[in-house]
Amino acid sequence: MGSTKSVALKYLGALTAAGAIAAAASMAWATAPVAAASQFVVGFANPITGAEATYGVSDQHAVEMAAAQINKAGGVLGQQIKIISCDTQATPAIGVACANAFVSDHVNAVIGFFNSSISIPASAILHTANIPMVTGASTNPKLTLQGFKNVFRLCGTDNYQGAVEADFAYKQLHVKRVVVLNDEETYGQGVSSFFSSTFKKLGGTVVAPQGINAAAADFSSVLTQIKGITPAIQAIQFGGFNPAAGLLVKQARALGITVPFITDDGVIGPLFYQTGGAATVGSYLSSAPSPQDLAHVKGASKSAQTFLKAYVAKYGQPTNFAAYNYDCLYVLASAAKAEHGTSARDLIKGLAATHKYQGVTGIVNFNKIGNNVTPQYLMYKVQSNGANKIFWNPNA
Ligand code: ABU
Repeated sequence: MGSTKSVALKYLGALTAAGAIAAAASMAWATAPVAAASQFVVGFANPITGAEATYGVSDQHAVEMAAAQINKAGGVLGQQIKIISCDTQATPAIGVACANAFVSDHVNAVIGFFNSSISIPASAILHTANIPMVTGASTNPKLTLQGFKNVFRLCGTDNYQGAVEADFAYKQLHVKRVVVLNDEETYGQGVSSFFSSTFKKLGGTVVAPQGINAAAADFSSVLTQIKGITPAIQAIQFGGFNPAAGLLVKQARALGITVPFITDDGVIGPLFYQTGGAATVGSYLSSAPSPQDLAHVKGASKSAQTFLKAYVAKYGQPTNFAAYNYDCLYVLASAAKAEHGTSARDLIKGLAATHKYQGVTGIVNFNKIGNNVTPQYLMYKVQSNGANKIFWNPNA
């Protein structure tokens, strides 16, 4: 299987943000280039520790599983894949240090990052170094609007995700007055603003949109303000991550706010229920299909079940981005094969030409700016046991 290199990059994740920057500057990543002629070296960067680790660990497992399978089948043009993992801790300064370290280590390509707030600045570094980058989780549209030919995105985008949420709220829940909150990060702000613009276009009213300090554990002040709004609001939309989402809905319910809570793919997963408990039950979350559901949506591959079976046997249940990250490595390998080479030029050319590639997540087609045109969003509802069940499929 693809081994995970445990040199400077691995311990980078354990440093504080300030320490990581200082280390990157002072050490200049004076490691010898890691790419041997027989290796196809892929930098993988996700949050492996911290609040978003459930996603990062699951994504890493999926990439390692893909590497093991590809290596077993002969590798990429005969080169064995080596995965270098870097823990971003969901912190932009550390993520940027990961990108700089990948450049120093002369990786062939990068899979990552998870957070849009990291992918965007990191992509500029990888663009300057001409290293191809494919993300399976960063959904903020800006990432692929920078004119960087080396940047590709296998997952969906928040303009679509926010619009699906707004459509759902207005047309399915029939709510007309919604409070929109975000965690003041790139991703949360983006998805909430796309929700708001679509909701308003549909005829709805967005009341008191505001950012909240996600690091705070107490949201009673904003929630008390929301409770006092007249006429009463009919739903809360939140763009952001856990634990803020779980705490928000828990504290809202404790204050007697019973309106639907609508949130997104930065929240879906076990931590929402773990943080918010019974208060999360009935919440609505937009997300690309989970690996468990991939086989049941339009255009998805039958191989989703094969992926799921293999993943569960080895690691347990995957989170929603795992299959996208799995496909990221396969698409990179396919690009190399199509161009008969593993140079940056070959990979970027091959990725840009990717057309009708049958991945586990569906048919992959990158458009002119590097977005995969395929991903779909569904609305999930949290069940009484904390599981997420498809509630509405706008593509059906
Ligand atoms: N798309 C889910 C959260 C990751 C991000 O885009 O920041």
